[in-house]
Parts: sequence; structure tokens; C-alpha cells
Amino acid sequence: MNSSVGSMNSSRVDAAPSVLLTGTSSDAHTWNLVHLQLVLEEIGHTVANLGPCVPDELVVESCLGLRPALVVVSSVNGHGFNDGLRLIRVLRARPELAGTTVVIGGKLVTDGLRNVGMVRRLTAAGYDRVFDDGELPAFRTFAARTPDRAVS
Ligand code: B12
Repeated sequence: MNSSVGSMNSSRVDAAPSVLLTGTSSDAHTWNLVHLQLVLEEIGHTVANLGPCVPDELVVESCLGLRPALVVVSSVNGHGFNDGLRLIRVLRARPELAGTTVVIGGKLVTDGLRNVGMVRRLTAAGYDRVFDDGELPAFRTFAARTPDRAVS
């Protein structure tokens, strides 16, 4: 584990996390992250929760250091689409992370509507799935199918 990787909270300090959970660079909300961590732990994952307002570079560094099987990006402040688009481009630019499963979800835009064009652009840029605010059951099923370890 890279010692420079900080985190808001982790399931077990001695276990490599299967999931890296992060807020976006502009997003100060925290309870979304706490809730998602509990959901992920309930289905058996170990979680490194980087917390809110995480710079893109720290997400990249954390992914390279921890090599999680799944990266979960959460945003509710309405800037998630733009922040998320920028973040996935930076992540996918690293060949080591080209195959890592990365999903995003929450309240990604300000109109509160699921926008098909937005989902298409986020997936075209590299997200494996885009989850709407209310799609926790679908997310739970998806995360339960994700293996504990990244395939190297
Ligand atoms: C508390 C709060 C704050 C607090 C946050 C304190 C903290 N430490 O977290 C403070 C006061 C700091 C704050 C600030 C702001 N907030 Co605020 N905030 C809220 C509020 C009232 C509750 C959020 C909360 O904690 N919910 C509880 C958690 C558990 O639920 P959740 O956040 O909805 O997350 C769930 C789902 O969204 C979903 N989900 C989230 N991410 C993901 C990811 C995946 C993969 C999946 C599957 C699901 C998922 O699952 C989560 C768990 O159930 C909401 C309104 C509301 N009632 O939701 C507004 C709200 C989120 N805030 C909003 C806004 C606009 C702001 C500000 C921009 C206001 C301003 N002008 O300054 C700033 C942004 C600051 C920033 N830099 O991000 C808007 C966002 C609008 C939008 N997206 O369209 C909301 C919706 C209020 C509103 N109706 O306008 N806020």
C-alpha cells in the first residue's frame, strides 16, 4: 500500500481494499460516502473511502497504490457530470488502470433528471456503469458480482 494514500475511513487497515470509494474534487458532501461504504461492507467488500473533495491526482495515485477491483465515484452537488468526466479521462489515461472497473453515481446534474446523453458521454469516456441517485438496489447487485481482487 502506498503510504501517501490518505483516506476518510477504511474497513480494515490490514486488508487491501476491494473497493476504492471517492467523492469528486468539488463535492463536499460526506453522508453519501458513508452510506455507500456501509452498503459495500454489508455485501462483503473491504472499502478505502477517500472522503469528499478528492483531487483527481489523489484518486489516480490511490488506484495505482491500492489496485482495487472496483472504483466507486459518488457526487451529489450537481457538478458530478463535469467532475466525473474529467476524472475518468485522467484515470483511463493510465495504462495500468485501463481495465479497472469504475462506476459513478448520485445526483450528477442539477435538473434531477436521468439524462440519456449524460450517461452515454460518461460511459463513452470510460465508466463501466452510471447509476442514478435511486439505483442503490441495482448498484448492490452489480457490486456483489464484483470480485474481491483486481485481475492483474
Ligand atoms: C447536508 C447537505 C449539505 C451539507 C453537507 C455536509 C456534509 N458533511 O455532508 C453542506 C451544507 C456542506 C452542503 C453544501 C452544498 N450543497 Co448540499 N445538501 C445537503 C442535503 C440537505 C443532504 C445530503 C445528505 O447528507 N444526504 C444523506 C445521504 C445518505 O444521501 P445522498 O447524499 O442523497 O446520497 C445517496 C444517493 O444520492 C445515492 N448516491 C450518491 N452517490 C452515489 C453513487 C452511486 C454509485 C450510487 C449507486 C448511488 C449514489 O446513494 C446515497 C446513499 O443513499 C442535500 C438535500 C437532500 N435532502 O438530499 C443537499 C444537496 C445535496 N446539496 C445541494 C447543493 C446545491 C449544495 C451546495 C452547492 C449549496 C451551495 N450553494 O453552497 C453546496 C455544495 C458544496 C460542495 N462543495 O459540494 C443540492 C444538490 C443539487 C443537485 N445535485 O441537483 C441538494 C440536493 C439540495 C437541493 N435540493 O438543492 N450540503
